[in-house]
Amino acid sequence: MYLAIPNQINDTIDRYVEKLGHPVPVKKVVIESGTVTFIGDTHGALDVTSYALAVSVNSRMVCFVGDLVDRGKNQLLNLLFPVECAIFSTRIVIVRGNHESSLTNEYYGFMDELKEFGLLESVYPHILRLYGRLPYALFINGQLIAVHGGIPQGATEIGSWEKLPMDDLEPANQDAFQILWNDPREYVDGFLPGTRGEGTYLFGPDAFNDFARKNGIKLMVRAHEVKKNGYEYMFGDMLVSIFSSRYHKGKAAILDVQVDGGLGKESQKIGIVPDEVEGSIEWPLKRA
Ligand SMILES: [Mn+2]
Repeated sequence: MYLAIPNQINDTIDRYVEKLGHPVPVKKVVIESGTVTFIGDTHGALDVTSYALAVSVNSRMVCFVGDLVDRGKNQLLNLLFPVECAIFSTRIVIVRGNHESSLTNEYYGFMDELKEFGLLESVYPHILRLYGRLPYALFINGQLIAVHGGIPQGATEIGSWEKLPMDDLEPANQDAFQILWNDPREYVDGFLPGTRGEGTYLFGPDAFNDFARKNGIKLMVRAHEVKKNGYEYMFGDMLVSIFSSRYHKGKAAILDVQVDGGLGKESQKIGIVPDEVEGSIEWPLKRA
C-alpha cells in the first residue's frame, strides 16, 4: 500500500522542502495577466482538492491558503497531492495555515491519522520541517495578498513580515502566529482579543484599511473561517474569506481572481464545489 511506504512519502516531502530552498515568509510574484485560483481550508477533503485542481488547469497560479490537514478523511493524501503538484509546477503555491502546526495536529486528527497508518514516527518529523518552510503570505503584483488568517497587531508593514523567522514550527513568533489565527470583524475598533485562545485577535475595518493603504494592497484573500456559502466579502469588498471544506456543514467554495482586471469584485469569480464531488474519493478505496 502506497501509504505504508514511509520512505517514499518522506522523499516527496523532502523534495518539496528542498525546492522551497531558502524559504521566504512572503512569497512575492508578478503575474501580468491571467487568473489566480484560491482554495481555502480543505481539511482532508481530497475530493475538493482534486476538483479544485482539475477545474483550475488554465489558471496561471493556484494557491492553497492553508489548513490542508486535520479534521477530514484524507488528511495525509490531501497534503501530499498539492505538494506533489507543487514539486513539478511553480503554478501551485501552498501558504501556511494554523493547522500546519503540531499545536493543532495533536488535537484535531492529523496525528491520529498518521498513528493509524503507523507513520507518526517516521513521517511526521518531515512534515513538521515542511510546515516551517511554507510561506505566511503570497503577495501578487504588490496588490493582492493571500494569508490564512489575517493581519497581526504588531506588524503593520509587509517589510516587517519579510523578516519573520522561518523554520518556526509552532510558530512561536507572535506576528506569524496572528497571521495564521486572526479573524476580521466589521464591528471591531482596531484589534480585540479573539475567541480562538491566547494570542489570537480580531481586527476591524480601520486596522485593515490602515494596513492596506500603507502597503498598497487592493485585495486580501484569506480563509480560516467557516462560511455558510463558502465565502464572504468584508471591509468594502477589499477582503474576501474563502472556505473550501464541507466537513463544517457550509458550502465549499473556490475563488478565481483575474489579476489584470483591477482586483475589484468584477474581476473575481466564486465557484461552488458541486455536492456530487463529496465522497467521490475515499481512502482506503473499497473494492467492488
Ligand atoms: Mn484555520
